[in-house]
Amino acid sequence: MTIRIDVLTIFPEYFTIPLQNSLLGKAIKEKIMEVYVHNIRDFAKDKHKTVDDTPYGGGPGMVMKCEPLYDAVESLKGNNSLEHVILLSPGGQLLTQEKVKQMAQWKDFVLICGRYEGVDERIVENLITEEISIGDYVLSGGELPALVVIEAVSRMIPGVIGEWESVMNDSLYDGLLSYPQYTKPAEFRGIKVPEVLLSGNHEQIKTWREQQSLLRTKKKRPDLFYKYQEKKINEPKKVE
Ligand code: 4FD
Repeated sequence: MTIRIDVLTIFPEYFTIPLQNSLLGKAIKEKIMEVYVHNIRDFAKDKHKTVDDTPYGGGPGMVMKCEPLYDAVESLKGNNSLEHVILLSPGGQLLTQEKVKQMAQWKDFVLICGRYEGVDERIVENLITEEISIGDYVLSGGELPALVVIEAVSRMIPGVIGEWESVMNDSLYDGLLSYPQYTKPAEFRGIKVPEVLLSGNHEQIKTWREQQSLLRTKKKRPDLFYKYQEKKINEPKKVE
């Protein structure tokens, strides 16, 4: 079961190096993931390969045209189910680890990278199934957000990261920040590693780490802590 991602962009070069990096490159080479990057410009029919135009009603900047984008998505029929056609946009739903886990279960999806001052609204209303934002800030295009989505999703696919343990250990996997980590030496410029970690008492270490996770989430990200508590409360109780 390979997940397929089709990316539509006017800057396919953006994706070459990041998709070759160790983790993603390996996932793609091993056919755990298939990522296809398509140039929207290839679907422009005029001789200047136009993908944008001035906004109706006037105003600054350019707007991405309907026809090339529509044709580009249509060209994927047969290879991609087109059940999930996603526009990366500052107006989208904020990407969370929860969402990333959900996307990693899909068999395929399309990522559309907008540029310019936006995308013709008829595309948004008739072609896009959902909009995703990677955070409340504006970028020049959806390319970096698309790469963020691809990398985050790849980490949630079994086999991409060697040890599933390390995935589950990650910050936010269960909605909490992870516990503090230390490595040798046991004392650095007079600053000591917490005693419990040197104790060899695995039970005690586990408890300490769980406490630290909760404490630092509460302190640094009270919003996440609240969400975690809500989740715990609603979780069905295991019958012993
Ligand atoms: N925060 C994000 C995504 C895209 C983007 C664009 C409409 C602008 C930020 C569609 C408007 C695409 C984000 C390109 N900036 N800029 O995820």
